[in-house]
Amino acid sequence: MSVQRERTFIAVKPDGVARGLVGEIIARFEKKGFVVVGLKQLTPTKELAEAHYAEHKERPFFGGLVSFITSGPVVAICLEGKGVVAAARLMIGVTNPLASAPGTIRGDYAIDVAKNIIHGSDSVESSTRELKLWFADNELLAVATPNPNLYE
Ligand code: 3AN
Repeated sequence: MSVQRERTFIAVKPDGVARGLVGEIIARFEKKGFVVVGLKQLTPTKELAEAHYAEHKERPFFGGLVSFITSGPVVAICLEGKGVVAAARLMIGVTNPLASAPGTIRGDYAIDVAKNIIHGSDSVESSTRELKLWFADNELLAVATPNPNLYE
C-alpha cells in the first residue's frame, strides 16, 4: 500500500461533540491535507468502549473512562494521508491538555485529562485494530484520491 494511503482512527469524544467542536476538528485535519475516508456518529456500546480501551483495563481510571466514552455521541473518523498516524497525534497534543502546546487541539480546547475531547491512534498497529473495531469495511472509502498539490 502506498505511503499516501496510511490511515488513522480519530474519535471526537462526547465532551468534544457536546461542545460543538466537531467541525473545527475536522477542518484542522482537512486543511492540513488529510482526507476523511470514514465518518459517522454513534454512542458506543460498553463492549466497544472496553475493547477500544483494553490496554487500560487494569488502570484505576478504566471504569470512569468507559462510562464517559459511552455517555453520549462520539464522532468516529478515519483519516488518510502520508504520515497521518504520527501527524494527527502531533496535531492533537499530549494526553494532559494543560501540558499540550497551544496550537494543538487539546492545547487550544481542553483542560482536564479525563475530558480531553479527542482520541487518535498511537501507532499504525493501533490504527488497524481500532479501525476494525469502529468501522465495517464498507463504511470506509476503498479509494480516495490524494490531492496532487500536496505530494511530491
Ligand atoms: P492518549 O489518548 O493521549 O493516547 P492514553 O491512551 O494514555 O492517552 O489514555 C487514554 C485515555 O484515557 C485518555 N485520552 C484520557 O481520556 C484517559 N486517561 C488517561 N490518563 C488518565 C488519568 N490519569 N485519569 C483519567 N483519565 C485518563
